[in-house]
Amino acid sequence: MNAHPLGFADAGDNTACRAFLRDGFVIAAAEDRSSLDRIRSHIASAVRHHLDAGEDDDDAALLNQVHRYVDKSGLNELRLAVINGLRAQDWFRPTYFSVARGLIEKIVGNELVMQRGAGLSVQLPGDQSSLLPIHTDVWDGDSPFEVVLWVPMVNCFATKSMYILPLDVDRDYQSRVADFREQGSEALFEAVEKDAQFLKIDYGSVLLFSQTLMHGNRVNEEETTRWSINCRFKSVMSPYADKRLGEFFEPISVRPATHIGLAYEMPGGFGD
Ligand SMILES: O=C(O)CCC(=O)C(=O)O
Ligand SMILES: [Fe+2]
Repeated sequence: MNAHPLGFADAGDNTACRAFLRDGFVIAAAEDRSSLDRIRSHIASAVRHHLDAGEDDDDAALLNQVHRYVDKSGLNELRLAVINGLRAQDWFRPTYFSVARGLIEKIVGNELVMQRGAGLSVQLPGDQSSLLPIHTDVWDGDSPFEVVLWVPMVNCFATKSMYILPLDVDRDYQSRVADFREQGSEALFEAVEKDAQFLKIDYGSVLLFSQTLMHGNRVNEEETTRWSINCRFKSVMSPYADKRLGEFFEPISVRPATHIGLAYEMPGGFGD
């Protein structure tokens, strides 16, 4: 397994697969820029509508500078208005998938389920109220087979971005994570901080990561606001944890043989 981790897939351009196997994450260019722009433009219009502001700002400027128009007291209401508006669009999920379809198919497979309700993060400069302490999603009931497609709507870097522990150091720390049970997540973060990578991901690029790696975010100390969408994908037939098929996940690309296989019922009484 280790000598040929990609098996028969070990041909052609597997740069992304190798990066993912090594680090547990990969950053790549968006495959369909018009899809990405469509999503961002929908978000910016929803922000203008909700705040009744920003008519003269272009989409990037509005999102980066949104803290001029909203403070942390109005932030969650704005965030929910925007993400609920996006989720209500029939085109949103296929369009989001098209931003990184080839990459997801390489890393996960071509029979996929997709999270029904994507998440939206908005982090105003200096805002302490919407932070995600260090975690893995798998500790919280997600399947270790899931990946997260994380797509920035503005250029993200340093504390405006999220941090992650690359696979090799992550696994070493996770073997010792019980030592931090009493002290809690801030002490755990301090222990891993020197190895945490704050990812630089510009608008136009995407991050695909294994949520089994420890990750999270800190107070945004930069001058502009972070906007990013996250949505989970996994192989249809890979094991599920608490997030169920049909509830949390919806199939988006099931192949004919799998349809027939799933529907098949073994007849009784012939070969017994
Ligand atoms: O966007 C972030 O800062 C963290 C995202 C996260 O924890 C996730 O998508 O699982
Ligand atoms: Fe997470």
